[in-house]
Amino acid sequence: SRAKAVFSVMGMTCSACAGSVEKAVKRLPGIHEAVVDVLNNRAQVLFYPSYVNEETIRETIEDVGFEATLIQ
Ligand code: 9UX
Repeated sequence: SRAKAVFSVMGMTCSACAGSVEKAVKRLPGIHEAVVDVLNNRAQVLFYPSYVNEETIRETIEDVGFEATLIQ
């Protein structure tokens, strides 16, 4: 079954930032959808917990260069 995670993502200043976060998260296995909202500093990810988890997604966002916190 599918799970949802919402992250606060700090440091994104343009839509290209959001695009790079979305692209990186979508490259992970087990991701159904990733939507990044630069105006609200949020990333919402739908994923399959058998393949990937919140911490791996969070670390992937950080690897792109932004500070990510799981908030929901
Ligand atoms: Mo361009 Mo957004 O370097 O941080 S991708 S401003």
